[in-house]
Amino acid sequence: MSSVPKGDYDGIRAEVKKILKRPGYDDGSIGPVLVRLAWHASGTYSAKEKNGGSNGAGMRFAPESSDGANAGLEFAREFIDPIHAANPWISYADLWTLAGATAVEAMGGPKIPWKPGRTDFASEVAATEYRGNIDNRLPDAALGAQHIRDVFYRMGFNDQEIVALSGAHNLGRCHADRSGFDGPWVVNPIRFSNQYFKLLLTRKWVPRKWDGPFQYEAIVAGTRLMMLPTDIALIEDPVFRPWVEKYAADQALLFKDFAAAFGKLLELGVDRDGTGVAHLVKGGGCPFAA
Ligand code: DDH
Repeated sequence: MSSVPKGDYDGIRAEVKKILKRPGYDDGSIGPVLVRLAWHASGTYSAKEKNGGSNGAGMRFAPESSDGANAGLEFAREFIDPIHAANPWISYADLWTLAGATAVEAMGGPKIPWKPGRTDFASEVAATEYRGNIDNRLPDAALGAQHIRDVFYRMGFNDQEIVALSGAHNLGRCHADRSGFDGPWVVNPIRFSNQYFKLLLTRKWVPRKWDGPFQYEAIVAGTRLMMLPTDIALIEDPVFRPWVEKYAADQALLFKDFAAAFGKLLELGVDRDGTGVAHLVKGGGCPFAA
């Protein structure tokens, strides 16, 4: 792991790219789990309560670190730690979000808009004092369209952005020992594309007969692929479905819309002052709001 000059974020991107390939781990890349780390770090945001989000890097501490929804993300945090050790000038909150953005690009996806300036909670005590209550903010895969809307509207997203963001399930897989669900959504889960949307529309998804939680399956090119109940909700809902159809038909549109929505996700709650620093405030609110 190399040290790069303070403020050289392209240098950090290059460091992240160096560690993505990992034979023997899942499908040979840690890219997908880094994308999930960036998403779960950011997806606790509440536009109404003005707390949660990536600023602070609260997932280093309980209760966020031990939240069942974040099971497995300790691997992502460990994978990325050596880059922080070599470059302690970057905040964890910036590093995690930049790593997720870089991983999407490195796996063939669009360039994600990203800006630095996040601050880390200085300690678990500070995190508790400043963060506010952000428990149970991440989506539950066993539920349906109403739940998806409740969670993403709370962050400030609309129906089109929800479907675009869901395109991240082109990447990675479910792990029985993390979420309880099992398997990848697409045949090549370390390449960003619009396959997920194509498969949602063109395959017959049937309930998997197994002891695990309710999920769907289809065998494609000899591989057992999966969909979560929340994935299937996207084709059953009359407003989500037309967006699934658009993204299945037009990968360039998906790339454009995913980049905008993922970039917006990483920015939630990151309120910078005139010098570009996003300060932490008690309760998680914006220090510059009236
Ligand atoms: Fe997801 N996701 N996700 N997801 N997600 C899982 C894995 C990955 C939901 C549930 C799960 C997004 C939206 C939703 C990624 C990115 C994104 C797993 C499996 C579950 C369960 C975890 C495990 O067992 O390891 C649900 C529910 C939703 C929802 O929208 C309702 C979004 C918005 C993103 C994003 O990045 C923008 C990625 C990547 C993975 C694969 C992780 C891995 O380790 O591989």
